[in-house]
Amino acid sequence: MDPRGILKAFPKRKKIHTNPSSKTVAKIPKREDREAGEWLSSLRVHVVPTGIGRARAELFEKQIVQHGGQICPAQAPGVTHIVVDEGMDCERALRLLRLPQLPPGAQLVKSAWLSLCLQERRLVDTAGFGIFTPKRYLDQAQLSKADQVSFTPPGAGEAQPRTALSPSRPLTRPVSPSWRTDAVASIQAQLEVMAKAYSVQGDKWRALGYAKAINALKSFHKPVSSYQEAFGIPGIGKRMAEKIVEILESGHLRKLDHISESVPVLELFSNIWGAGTKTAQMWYNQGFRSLEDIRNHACLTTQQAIGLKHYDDFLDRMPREEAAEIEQTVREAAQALNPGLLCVACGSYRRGKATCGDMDVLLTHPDGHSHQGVFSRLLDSLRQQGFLTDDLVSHENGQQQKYLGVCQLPGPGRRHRRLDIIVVPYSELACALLYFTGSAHFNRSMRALAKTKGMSLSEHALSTAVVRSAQGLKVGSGQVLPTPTEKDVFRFLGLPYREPAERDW
Ligand code: DCP
Ligand code: MG
Ligand code: MN
Repeated sequence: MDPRGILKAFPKRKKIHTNPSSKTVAKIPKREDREAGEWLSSLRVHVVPTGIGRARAELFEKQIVQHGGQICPAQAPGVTHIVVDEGMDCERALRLLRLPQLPPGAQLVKSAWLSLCLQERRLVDTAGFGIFTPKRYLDQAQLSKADQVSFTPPGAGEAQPRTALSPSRPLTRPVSPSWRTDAVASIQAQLEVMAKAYSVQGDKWRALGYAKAINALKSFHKPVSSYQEAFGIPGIGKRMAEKIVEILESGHLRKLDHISESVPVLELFSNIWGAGTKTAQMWYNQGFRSLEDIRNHACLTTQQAIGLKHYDDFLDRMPREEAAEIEQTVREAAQALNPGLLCVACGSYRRGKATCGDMDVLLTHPDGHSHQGVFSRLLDSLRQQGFLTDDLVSHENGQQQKYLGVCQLPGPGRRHRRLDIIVVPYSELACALLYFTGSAHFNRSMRALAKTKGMSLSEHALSTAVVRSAQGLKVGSGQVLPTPTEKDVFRFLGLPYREPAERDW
């Protein structure tokens, strides 16, 4: 493969040292260090995803680790940098982190600093990127330059088309395999921004198209390097392949420049639990632009009010260890009611994820009937011990019951976390487990596949399909297939079994 194909993705950034006396460069690590890829080894970083966006934050974390740095909680001893969004002020950051003050030795820095380090492939001085830096003018100058480095196009007024490997922009970067990884990360990050933009605008099909492409690229065996290669990947069509190549060649997807200015606001609003894209759009049309506007002027449902109250907590994914503590609390309360109850932590936790958006607990009883009556007694017990703090939804679905709510583990500094509980009859265990383990994408594929095989899959059962007349009327009801375990569901569908960890799509 022509390595220039990849190199073109990273046009030389303009030099940022406008002021020769500026101390932008603190330390230039030894050449060997840089080549060994360990040039961030002195860093212990915590990235606050609020505002930066989960996808970009994870990308940062991956790159820090890749170059020898460490990721740690903000409270960890020896943390050197806490990276926050550009718009973050110190107070909000500390509130998000649940810290009374900045940990000793830690610096609060803007994400542009990290972008710059990664772009320059060296440790850049934080002067100008610190949240407390008083040197206003110099800071602004450095900041605006630094802004150009993170997934934004080089100089807007340039005469050369961005795709040209122009001699006026000599390629001085070292050729190394990590460039390809960086290019792929850049493609993913840009496609993710597009997916998010479509999603918050309510265009779920286009959003899904981008999400599928991102996933296809992730599972492709090598970093994609050409149009032909991209087009050949299942899940990537002609137009998506063109976009991928545009990013490979120019480093930037021009479509990103035309995302509506409403998108960040719609994203802000639709991140309120209970507010969908329609509500977000309505609030936008009513002239609201901030959470303050919503808090003061919008008409909120009970759920949205809870969502707003816990806005930052709900956006923060918890470490799986904390999710396990939540499951344990639920299990202990359930087994105090009946020691024979079976309790399974599902969702992203069961899929083995390092962080979880919430905890999804499934409860059943092997005797087939003792699960009855447990639901409300369990919730009462959890409420009584102060574990449940807010209720969002509670409903019955056939013989299953589902609770969506908010909990908080005891002790200081604990955040409010989302908790979902389902209680199901033992006869529906396998399909309920399959459903509640997800992922949602995986469930969608499984259900679609079942349909093509003349079956129908739900959280209750796998059935032979309902027979419908040409007018769509139900003629014969489907027959429930015996599926004592998840493996049986895969078998009936003619699929090799997949462990939970392999069920992201
Ligand atoms: N689910 C689904 N379709 C949806 C939502 C959920 O099939 N629209 C199923 C699959 C999910 C499971 O329910 O895996 C739990 O839903 P969550 O929203 O809790 O999703 P996850 O646990 O997978 O991810 P997260 O870590 O964000 O909670
Ligand atoms: Mg979950
Ligand atoms: Mn859930």
